[in-house]
Amino acid sequence: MSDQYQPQPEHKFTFGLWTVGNPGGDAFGEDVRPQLSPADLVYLLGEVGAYGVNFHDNDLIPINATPAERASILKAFKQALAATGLKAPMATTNLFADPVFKDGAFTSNDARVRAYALHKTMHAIDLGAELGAEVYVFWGGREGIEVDAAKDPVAGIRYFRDALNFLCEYVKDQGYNLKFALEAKPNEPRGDLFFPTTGAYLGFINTLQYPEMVGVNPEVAHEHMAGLNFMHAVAQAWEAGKLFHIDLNDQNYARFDQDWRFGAQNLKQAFFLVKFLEDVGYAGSRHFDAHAFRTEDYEGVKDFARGCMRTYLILKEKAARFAADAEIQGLLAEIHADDGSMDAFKGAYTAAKAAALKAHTFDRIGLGARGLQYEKLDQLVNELLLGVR
Ligand code: DIG
Ligand code: MN
Ligand code: MN
Repeated sequence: MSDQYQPQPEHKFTFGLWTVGNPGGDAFGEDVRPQLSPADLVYLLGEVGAYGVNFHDNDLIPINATPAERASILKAFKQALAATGLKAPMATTNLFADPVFKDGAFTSNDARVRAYALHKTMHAIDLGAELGAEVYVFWGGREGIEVDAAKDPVAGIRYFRDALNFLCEYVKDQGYNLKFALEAKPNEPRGDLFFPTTGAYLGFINTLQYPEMVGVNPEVAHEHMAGLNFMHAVAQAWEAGKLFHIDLNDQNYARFDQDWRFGAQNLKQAFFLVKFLEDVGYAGSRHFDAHAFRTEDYEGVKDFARGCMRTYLILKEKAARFAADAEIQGLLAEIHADDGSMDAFKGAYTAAKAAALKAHTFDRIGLGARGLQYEKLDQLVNELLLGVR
C-alpha cells in the first residue's frame, strides 16, 4: 500500500511493547497469538514504519528475570533499536499487574507496598533514562477502591503526592532529562480509580512540589469511559502547558476499556482531535496505546498498527482541507464576526467600564433570535469527512 499516507519519523508515531505485543488473551479467553520478544516487536514496528517504541519495565525485563537474562534481553533490544532506528521516547512502570499491588501501589494502605512501589519505579526510571526516554508516564491502574470504608481518598491523594514529589527529587538528583505525564482513567481494573479524569490531574499537578516537571498523558478511551469530549480534555491540558504526551486509540462510550485502533469507532471525534493537535503544532509523540482485535494473527497486528497511523494521516489531510475549504472558512468568518460594538467593554476591569456596561441597553430579543448556521457548518464537516468535498 504505497500512497501519501505512509508514516515518517517526523510524525512521531509510537506504540507500546504491550500493544503490538499483546497476545490477545482476555478475562474470558486464552492468548490467541504467541508472545514475541521485545526485540522482535521492535523489528515488527520498524517494518510498519513506526518512529518509536514505549515500554513498562516488565514489558521489557520480566519481574523475575535473572541478571543474566536481563542483560541478554536488554542487549537484543538495544541491537533492534539500532538496526531499525526506532527511538524509545516514553517509559513507565508496571504498578498494576503483580499481586503485591492488588490494593494499589503509591496509594496502598500498606507502607511496605508504597515503599516497594517507589523502589520499583526508581529502577524503572533508570532503565527508561538508559534507553533515552524523555517522558515518564504514571497510570494508576490499581490506585483506587472497591470499598470506600477501607481507604480515605484524602490519604490516597497525599500518598500519591508524596510519591511524585519523591520521584521528581530522584530525577533531579540523577540529572535525568525526564518529565512526568500522569494518565487518568475513571475505573477498571479497580471499582473506582483516584484521579479519574485528565481534569482531575490538572487540578492536582499544581499542588506538587515541582509542578513544572509534571504534565498529563490523556487517553481517548479513558475520557470516553467517563463520558467526556476527549478533544476538550486535550485542549485544556494544552492551554495549561501540560500536554506532555498522549495515548491515542478509540472507544465506544459506556463500555469497558476497549483500546481499539485509532479511528475504529468515532471518526468525527478523531478528526477534531487530529485537527486540534495539528492546528496547535503539538510536537510530542503520537502514541497509540491500542490493541489489535483478538481475532487477529500478527499480520493482522501489523494491519492494526498501519491502520492507526494511516487514519491519523488521512485525518491530518482532512484537517488541511478543512482549513482550505472556502465555504467552511467563509461560514466560520461569519460566525466569529465582531462588529466592534463591545470593544469599549473588553479587557481589564475598570469601575468606569463596569458602570458603562451596567448602563448599556442590549437587544436581548434580537440577539436570541439569530440563526447561527451550525447545522450548515456541521453538515459541511460531515461531507468533508465523507469525501464529497
Ligand atoms: C493503559 O492505558 C496505560 C498503561 O498501559 C500504561 O501505563 C500507560 C502508558 O501509555 N497507559
Ligand atoms: Mn486504555
Ligand atoms: Mn494508556
